[in-house]
Amino acid sequence: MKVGFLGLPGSGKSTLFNIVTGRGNEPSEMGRGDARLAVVKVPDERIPRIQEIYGSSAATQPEVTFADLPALHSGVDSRDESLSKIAGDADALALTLQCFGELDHRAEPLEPASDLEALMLAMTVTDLGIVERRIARIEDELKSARDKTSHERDLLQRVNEELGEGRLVRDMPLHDDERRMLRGFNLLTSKPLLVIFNVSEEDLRARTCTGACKLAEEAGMAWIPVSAGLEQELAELDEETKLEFLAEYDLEAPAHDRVIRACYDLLDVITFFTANQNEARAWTISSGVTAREAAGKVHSDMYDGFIRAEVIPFEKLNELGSVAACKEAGCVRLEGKEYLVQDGDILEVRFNR
Ligand SMILES: Nc1nc2c(ncn2[C@@H]2O[C@H](COP(=O)(O)OP(=O)(O)OP(=O)(O)O)[C@@H](O)[C@H]2O)c(=O)[nH]1
Ligand SMILES: [Mg+2]
Repeated sequence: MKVGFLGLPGSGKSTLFNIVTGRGNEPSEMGRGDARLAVVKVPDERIPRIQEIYGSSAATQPEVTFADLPALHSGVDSRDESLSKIAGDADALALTLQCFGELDHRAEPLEPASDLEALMLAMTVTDLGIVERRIARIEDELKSARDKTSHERDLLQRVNEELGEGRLVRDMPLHDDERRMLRGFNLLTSKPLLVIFNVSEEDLRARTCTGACKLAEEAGMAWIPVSAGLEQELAELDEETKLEFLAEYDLEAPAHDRVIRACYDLLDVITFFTANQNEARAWTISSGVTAREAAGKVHSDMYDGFIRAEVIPFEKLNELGSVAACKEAGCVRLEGKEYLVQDGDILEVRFNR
């Protein structure tokens, strides 16, 4: 799972990236041209218990990759493919908006709502360029073809119209096969979007950003306020002082936790497990994934040769204390490839090599 911080120059992307990935106060190098990546472990409290029951020698916690993307300059045109190149492979985008005081590096006055509009426009224009180029290529190919119909062209034309009307691909009613067809284009407006208001420490509830909040809500985007500056100070403190500091500012958790939780909610993430003597491992997937798709995440051979999965819910394993006891109690289910994996399932995949 990969989440990219996308925003205008100086909006606080690198500072947030440092906080969320535990880089502390690493210099943020303003104006970088390439993305910085870091992997964050998101400990799942069920893993130690599974490791104990299976006697696994190693444990692997789930991971999220964060990307500190290069600054987006407003005024992108549809021939410009750079935004798609830097952000296209992310599973979700965290749009970072500067809502803290005036800074020297910013010529215009602070206006988070128009910054959000600029980001949405740049994503839309980038997607329009991708779609239009593809339509032109298909029509070129169709000139010499006998059958002048193309499912893909018709779908892309619908996408083109939606984008032209200022709507996001994410909100289009699409069939599963249409969604699958579009997946390869990595359209930015098809991704789940989280808005992060980088607020000043005097405005931790983002009360001064009402215009941008309204815009985000109208577009169906989740948003959270974070004071990157304040959190940078917080990251330097020991655990006890950190708790006092959080209480003092009436914050339920540090930004590190709040951003990761918001990304999990955004992507509707669930966790399943695999376990044997060697390793107990947690895997994160979006909810609604089938047993076969989940198996494919572990290994492509398991997807290709999938026969069935033995499933034990974590709650049962935890309660009964061993796989043998679960079998005896009839709590080990055999499920086929269309089974929708549930949070906490421990899967043992049977497959043909
Ligand atoms: N006061 C205050 N300053 C902040 C906050 N967040 C970031 N800054 C400062 O704003 C400047 C820009 O922050 P960065 O995190 O580098 O912003 P960026 O979006 O990565 O910038 P580019 O990569 O150049 O686009 C730095 O000097 C930060 O220290 C904040 O919440 N409060
Ligand atoms: Mg930066």
